[in-house]
Amino acid sequence: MDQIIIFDTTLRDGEQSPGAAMTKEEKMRIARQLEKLGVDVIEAGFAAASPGDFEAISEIAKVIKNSTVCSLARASENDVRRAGEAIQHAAKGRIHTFIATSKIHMENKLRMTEDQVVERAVQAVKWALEYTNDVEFSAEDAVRSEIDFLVRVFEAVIDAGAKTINVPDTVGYSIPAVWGERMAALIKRVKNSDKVVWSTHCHNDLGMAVANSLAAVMNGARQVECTINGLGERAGNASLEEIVMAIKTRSDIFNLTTRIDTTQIVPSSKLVSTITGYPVQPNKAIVGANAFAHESGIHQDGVLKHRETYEIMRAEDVGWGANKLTLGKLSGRNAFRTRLKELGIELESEDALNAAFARFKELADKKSEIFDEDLHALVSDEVMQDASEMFKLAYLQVASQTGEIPHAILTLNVDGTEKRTEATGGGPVDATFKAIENVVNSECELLLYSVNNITSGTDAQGEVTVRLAKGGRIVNGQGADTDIVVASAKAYLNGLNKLFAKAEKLNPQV
Ligand SMILES: [Mn+2]
Repeated sequence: MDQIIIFDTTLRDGEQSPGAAMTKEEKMRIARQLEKLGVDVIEAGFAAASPGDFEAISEIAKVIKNSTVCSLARASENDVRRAGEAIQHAAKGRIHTFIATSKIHMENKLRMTEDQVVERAVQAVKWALEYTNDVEFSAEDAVRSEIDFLVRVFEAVIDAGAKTINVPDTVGYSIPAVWGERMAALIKRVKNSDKVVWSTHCHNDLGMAVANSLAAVMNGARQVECTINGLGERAGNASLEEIVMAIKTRSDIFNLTTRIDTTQIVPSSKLVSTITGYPVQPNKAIVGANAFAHESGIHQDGVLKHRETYEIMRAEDVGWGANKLTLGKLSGRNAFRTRLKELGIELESEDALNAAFARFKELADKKSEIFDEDLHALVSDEVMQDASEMFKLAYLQVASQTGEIPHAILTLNVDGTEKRTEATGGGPVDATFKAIENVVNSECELLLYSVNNITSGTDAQGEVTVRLAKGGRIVNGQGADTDIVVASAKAYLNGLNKLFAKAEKLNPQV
């Protein structure tokens, strides 16, 4: 059987979702989980976007051994060299360079002729080859490019030494039959097409990213670019879990395999959701909370008698139920440290470990069973309590009572100075946010507020996500606590801290 290369771009394209920007530590945790999941290529970021992105890719390249670590680069010398430097310590490193090939992009954005685009693409591949033999080339907006021109560009970059040719539907415009035909036509027409791996990268604007990717696979593509939970620009990218499980469940049709350890799918989904603040919809295929739930009595009866009457996959095969009870109140520091390590979490210092352990003990007092998801949330919280943060929550008291107006009193630590404030509101969360704004005066807009339970049970931690916008910038803030008002305050402050930190970066679209 042939093998499909799974190219995960959660850390690059996924990160370009509004507010999903991640810290280096968060990226590292996801990269470790992706390696555990068995993805072949991790696109760790876009090195030229900012010094922070460069650092994150470079760190990931040093640590990850079993997956290829890749950086994106526009077809410019500076971008390609930054990408090359970022992956220089990788066990296996790749540079992914791209240029737009559609008339609309070449004329309006690049302002380049066809000849200039071909020349630049070839040059970019050559610069990349100075750093690694593993060079991927993408024709941005291939979906709206003329096929004759695509053939010309691809032949030129293959001659120059590109090893993977990616055909992206950058704007999510195609439909499966057409996308499959396009892949087949390119492979048929491009000279030396058998010397390279053909890849597809589909967006979900019409809800067909996964279907289009699979159509490309059925027509010869052997690499699929995708993200955990389908995270990504606008409506997102093709979702890794759906691609992988379709290929596995319908091996009778595809006759293909992947290297993915499918039991790591749900843990990966939860981690990405926790870190980015993008909850997974309950009816999402594979990783949604309802994906394997049978509500109707008739179905339940069938499933209990013979599982396959209604289930085409087994919940345990994709990692449901793997969230075993990890630790309890009596667990010691060593057990705590060991479990963090198993989860791919490495805290920077002994002090950080001690602080996280103290918080774990606090949590264990409120909640008898501590699961892996709790540990991830706890560490996320811990890392957010960065010393460089401008606003910290020192104290919060909220009164909420039927017939009374909710009232919040809180103390904020602002750059080392404690400030006490109070406010009333329509509810305890409203009162809390208003009290915070009395001090901060951020003038930001709250676009989204959501609470999700991290695990089951009434004593579960609530994970709050807020999305804040100010002057065109959007950030997500998160906070977790067994008290959802406290979690809300933490999330709001986390968002404000991100808004007040300067972090401008480029977001190229492929
Ligand atoms: Mn994309």
